[in-house]
Amino acid sequence: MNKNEAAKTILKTQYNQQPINENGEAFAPSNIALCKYWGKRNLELNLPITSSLSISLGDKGAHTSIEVIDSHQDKIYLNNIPVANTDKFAHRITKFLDPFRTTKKLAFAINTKSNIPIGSGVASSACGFAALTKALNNLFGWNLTDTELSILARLGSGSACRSLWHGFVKWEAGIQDDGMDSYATKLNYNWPDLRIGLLLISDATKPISSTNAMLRTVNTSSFYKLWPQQVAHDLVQIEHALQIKDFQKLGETAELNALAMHATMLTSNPPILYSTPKTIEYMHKVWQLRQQGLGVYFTQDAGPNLKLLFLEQDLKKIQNTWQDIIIITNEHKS
Ligand code: 2P0
Repeated sequence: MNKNEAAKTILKTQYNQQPINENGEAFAPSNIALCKYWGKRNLELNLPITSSLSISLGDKGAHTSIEVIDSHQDKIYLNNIPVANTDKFAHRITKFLDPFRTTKKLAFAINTKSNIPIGSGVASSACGFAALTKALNNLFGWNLTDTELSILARLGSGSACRSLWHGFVKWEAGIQDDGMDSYATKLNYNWPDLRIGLLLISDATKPISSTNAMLRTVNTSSFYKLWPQQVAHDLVQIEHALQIKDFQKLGETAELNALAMHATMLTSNPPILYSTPKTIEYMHKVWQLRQQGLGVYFTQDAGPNLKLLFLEQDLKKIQNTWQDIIIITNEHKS
């Protein structure tokens, strides 16, 4: 099955119908995985090998608007600035939109406004594709369910299927070849005191994209065969920690999960190492603070930046240690 057929399966009789509105817009929050998605069983449909669990970043995310234009090609903007169609970001959006063109000549103007620092490694593709999927739903008037939107968003970027909700979200890997059972759902936990701190270490372009890094890890790392077991264990621990609000358990599990993911990358051939000396320095600092009794843990995605997990009561101490840390609350207005 390809992306086009997957979109057709979701849209059913609405497939190939004209947009009912002139434009559509929507917001989607960014998300950070506490138990990571790493490795695909289907590259075309972004079907994961394992399930994953994330926390959304409140009001930090993407606001996307889309309209139909009279042009032979899409016009793509990032924060109101035009992006060349040859750009990778523009190319991914254009490819994602292809199944929804009712005629070959149907073109779109898309403006993605992000309030997260660009290049911060905070899942910009996740919130971008989730917001675009919701905006498309409004433009065409499809009235899709959250589950259907999650499946469509996944076709743009795997982690985007988790960005449809605020709070804690779990993406079930599913087992079907067509991916119709691979989508995210909102978990019924909340934790108002939980804080995320973003430590920006570098905004340089990634040495290797997540997609390619996943491929290489799955194909070459002997440690990767341990990854599904690790995830199965960590998902149980994290859900239990969320249930009983055990912050130490949550932090320890999330940190170890991130380190295990990076261990699979380090043991790939050629090896993948996203950390820089500064990343390692900050990891040691986190461990030192923990030895002194402070409840702080880190997680790391496909980049050098660290995201800290801590509780509101320790905010001042964290800010004293890292003056330029960006603090994110998982709460949101509205
Ligand atoms: C995650 N990451 O669970 C993991 C952890 C990065 C490290 O999902 O190829 O942009 O578009 O499905 O979703 C980043 O990868 O990859 C990611 P594609 P995506 O958040």
